Amino acid sequence: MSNHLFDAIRHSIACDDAIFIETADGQRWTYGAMVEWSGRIAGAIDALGVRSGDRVAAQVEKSAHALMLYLACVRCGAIYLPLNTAYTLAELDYFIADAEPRLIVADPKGVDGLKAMASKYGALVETLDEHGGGSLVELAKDQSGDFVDASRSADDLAAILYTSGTTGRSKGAMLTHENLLSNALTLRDSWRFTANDRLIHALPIFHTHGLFVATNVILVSGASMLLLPKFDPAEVLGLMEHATTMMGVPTFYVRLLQHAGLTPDVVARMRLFISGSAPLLADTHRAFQQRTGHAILERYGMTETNMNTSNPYDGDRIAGTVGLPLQGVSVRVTDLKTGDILGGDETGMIEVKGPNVFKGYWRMPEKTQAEFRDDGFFVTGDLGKIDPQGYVHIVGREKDLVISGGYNIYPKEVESEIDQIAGVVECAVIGVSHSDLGEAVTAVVVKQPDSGLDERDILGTLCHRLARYKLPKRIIFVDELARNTMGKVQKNVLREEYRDLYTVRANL
Ligand code: MCA
Ligand code: AMP
Repeated sequence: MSNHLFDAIRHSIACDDAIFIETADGQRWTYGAMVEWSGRIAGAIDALGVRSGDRVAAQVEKSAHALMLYLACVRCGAIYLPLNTAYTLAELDYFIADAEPRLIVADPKGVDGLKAMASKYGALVETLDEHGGGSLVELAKDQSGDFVDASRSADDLAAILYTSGTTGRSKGAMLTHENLLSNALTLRDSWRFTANDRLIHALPIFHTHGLFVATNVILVSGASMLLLPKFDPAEVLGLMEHATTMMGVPTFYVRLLQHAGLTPDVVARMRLFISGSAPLLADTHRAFQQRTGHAILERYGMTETNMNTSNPYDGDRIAGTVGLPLQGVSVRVTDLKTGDILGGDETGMIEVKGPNVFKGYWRMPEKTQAEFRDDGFFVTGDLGKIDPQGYVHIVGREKDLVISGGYNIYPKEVESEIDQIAGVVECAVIGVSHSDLGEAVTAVVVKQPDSGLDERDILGTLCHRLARYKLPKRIIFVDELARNTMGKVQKNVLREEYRDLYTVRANL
């Protein structure tokens, strides 16, 4: 039997004793242990009655065991559904109702609320904590390490990752074994990963960046990673002499630059720094190069497409661009109104096609159809151009989206929650430039004059409904919102008006 993704991972293992993961608390996981434990957990999942094609949702802290859970799902044919640990129960309810997982794996902390919710949807609940404890691991201990992988073809689903919708409900992006494998192999080759690499892994593992780009690339290279619970600049700097590469969001690099410990000596053993998930300012790129001698390699991707473009390993890594289309990926720019393909240097909609592009949105055929062209190109919602050298430049977004520290926040979702608060007349949520996070979620609110509402009241309500990273960093009260002649709120005017909000505060 063949399992498209895991067979390739097995094929990359040079020797069972090679190290796959080292954790901050001193655990060392060899590739042999990875195969044994992902097999044991696959056995446990199977024994719980999960069958090929069933969804397994996971809201667990970052740990080596959590990665074993992901691999266990790949091996037993389940579809892995990772969930941000910051999601509130109110947010989880939607994902569980929509994806209908057979099994939810959760941190033991706060599992009671989740169990009550899961029972509504007939899902089983098992636990896994950040130290590798919990009921799932107890079940796995009784299983054999020689799990026989389920047969999965290239086109079978390996994962569903939810990406928020610009106009309403979150959409589950269905990713196949081939989507994940093809992208991992392409990135390995583009970025020259080998078994000698050791990656500093400080990203969360519930999104594409930390789960697929970082982890799958390491797996198909037979390389190793230093798995950190979160990004801490001092800790990361201390590890650089033991590592060769790092992947991060721009905020990682901004924060490293603020640290006096970032010196050429400290990075001497590193061969590559990669950035993505949000725009890396050209200033940050230049400052990092001046300080360390390293040109950060910026790449561009999406949950729906994995990675699309990358600056070259050998050629020029041009600040402010996201580089060239990856091998096997086609990128084009089209006119926003007519859909016609535009020539070099003309700005329009970025569209992509390739083995990396997802299969569609879970149970949303109309939305899927709306975002694909007839010839198979996916419409990204990002605006950009391709320069005469073939480098892609992202110049904006057509979708109303805020990217804060690499997390995506859809204003519509935050606006809907604020609008429901008693005393609020209306609001607009925008992204405002922020030196640390790139953009900061900012709410402009019109309240009823006699409501007495203040910033704290609104945040106090929102924090029970929305993950904390989605909460506005500032709430501004105004008498009315700027509108155009059609009555539409002019977010561009608001963004302009408040563009110095965070800079001015920082200078006070
Ligand atoms: C944490 N907080 C944030 C963010 N992160 N607020 C806004 N934006 C954020 N990104 C809030 C917390 O809720 C908390 O609020 C307070 O800030 C401090 O939390 P803490 O955990 O200490 O934050 P941190 O450690 O400073 O985290 C910042 C971070 C982290 C390191 C930038 O957000 C991070 O690791 N981001 C990476 C995201 C990522 O992997 N994105 C990839 C998506 P309070 O005090 O109120 O509790 S995949 C993707 O985009 C595509 C496909 C791609 O191309 O990769
Ligand atoms: P996600 O919802 O996590 O899939 O976020 C994907 C979006 O992040 C893309 O559509 C882009 O808008 C943005 N993005 C990812 N990488 C970059 C980058 N290097 N530069 C600019 N934007 C990026």
